[in-house]
Amino acid sequence: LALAALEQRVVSCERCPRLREYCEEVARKRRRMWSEWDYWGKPVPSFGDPGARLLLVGLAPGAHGSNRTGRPFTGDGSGDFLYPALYEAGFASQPKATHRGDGLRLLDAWITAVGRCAPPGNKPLPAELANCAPYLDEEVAALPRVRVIFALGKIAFDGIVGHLIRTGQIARRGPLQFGHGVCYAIPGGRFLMASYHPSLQNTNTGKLTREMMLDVLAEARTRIGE
Ligand code: DU
Repeated sequence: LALAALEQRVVSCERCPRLREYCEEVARKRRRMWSEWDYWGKPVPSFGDPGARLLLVGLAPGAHGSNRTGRPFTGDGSGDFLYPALYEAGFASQPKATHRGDGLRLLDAWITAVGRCAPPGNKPLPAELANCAPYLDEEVAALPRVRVIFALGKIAFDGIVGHLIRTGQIARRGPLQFGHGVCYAIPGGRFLMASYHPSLQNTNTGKLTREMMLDVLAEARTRIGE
């Protein structure tokens, strides 16, 4: 219930005028291949299993991905890489994610992001991430079973470090540095893990391969049971 109410507030958030304007403009103009699509155009709510032990944290919606479909990582290249891997690792009910009514369910997992609105150039401003941060803090508090917080990319990783500092769980960054495959013990008997972001920029160049992603998800699977 707390989660549902939180996501409702996220969807109607107006804290960042630049992002609201951009998302609505993208939704109005659309992309040729999606010219018939009714774009979401609003902040994107998180979704998944409220009892999740794995919390995946992304960067922000893609302009023609979740800003179009209204569900994280749904309908763009990042999702076309991520969901098959989640399915393979047992965290998703199907490999395909195309629209909100496609039947996909996350299994023991929840997907959120440090930014809820598609930013110009995929780059949210520091002030915009700061505006969005209270939602992450509230969300983590409303997901009591989480054992592994898994950052997809460095900006998400730093956002989680910020969350741990803001909520007084750690005093400073200390040894927590982003890297693909890192795994740190954090307060509460939990773990902070990370992978490279599954953007096409990384997956098309071989910086992040399917095997690399499956390896870190397998470790997350082990850690959630510890
Ligand atoms: O109708 P519902 O079971 O409350 O699911 C709402 C929403 O959450 C839907 O997008 C499916 C998703 N979900 C999930 O992915 N995994 C779960 O275990 C439960 C719900």
